[in-house]
Amino acid sequence: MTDKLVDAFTRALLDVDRLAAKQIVQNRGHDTSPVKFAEDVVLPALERIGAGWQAGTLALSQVYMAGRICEDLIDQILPPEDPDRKNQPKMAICILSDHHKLGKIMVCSLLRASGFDLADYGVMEVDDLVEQVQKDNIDILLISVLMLPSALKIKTVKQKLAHLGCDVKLIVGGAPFRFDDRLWKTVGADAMCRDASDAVSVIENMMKGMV
Ligand code: B12
Repeated sequence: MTDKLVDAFTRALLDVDRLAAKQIVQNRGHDTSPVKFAEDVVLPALERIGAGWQAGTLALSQVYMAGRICEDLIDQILPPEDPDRKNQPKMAICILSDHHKLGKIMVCSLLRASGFDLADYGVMEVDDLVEQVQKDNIDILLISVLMLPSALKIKTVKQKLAHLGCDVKLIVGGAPFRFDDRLWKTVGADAMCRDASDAVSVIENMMKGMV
């Protein structure tokens, strides 16, 4: 069933048919949460399209339009903030040095909907990020990257924060970490999540170690 949905959704994205894509999202059924739909259908469809671009069968413009359509749809379906905030460490999320936004949007929205309060720094470069984290006294920093060069910059973030004496836990996610499951250790992160839903349990475990 999911395979058929992924096929249909991929087709709609490649045809730049926003209405068809929206209809698939709207017809997803009440027992499928927006986040589950995004992870089971949107993510595989975009990965498929990305692989097509890499293999030379699809144009970058198709990847671009697919990304834009998904960005709009995900914005519309993700759950709102939970007013009952959890008692928790100070947290922030950012995209480091690239412009792939969807993963960060999903993680941010899921965490807020699960009752976590976190600052959204948007797209940051290393030095600005380090300065902001120190200024805000952040305990847990979540970083999303979709390109390997951006992932490798996380090591510098970690080193600069350590140099300033900031004891910040780093949670990372995004395509490079899905491709290489040892990369998160190489860049000095404290944890890696394969998808947005992992983030809640990883943060809860980290909080246990902090008290
Ligand atoms: C859509 C897309 C684009 C769109 C982005 C649109 C947008 N507004 O976001 C556009 C067309 C703009 C684009 C541009 C480029 N792209 Co691109 N893109 C993709 C593609 C196909 C899908 C990415 C995506 O949105 N996936 C859906 C989201 C929801 O998934 P996700 O980000 O992985 O997030 C999930 C998890 O990873 C996790 N997660 C993510 N971050 C975090 C963080 C934390 C803390 C946690 C807990 C979890 C978590 O949770 C999310 C939900 O479960 C990928 C292919 C792929 N396999 O990922 C290539 C890909 C990322 N792109 C790639 C490249 C090379 C580029 C370009 C350089 C192309 C070019 N030559 O110009 C540019 C660079 C732009 C830039 N400076 O950033 C490469 C990167 C290769 C590498 N190893 O470095 C990829 C992997 C394609 C490939 N196979 O080669 N891209």
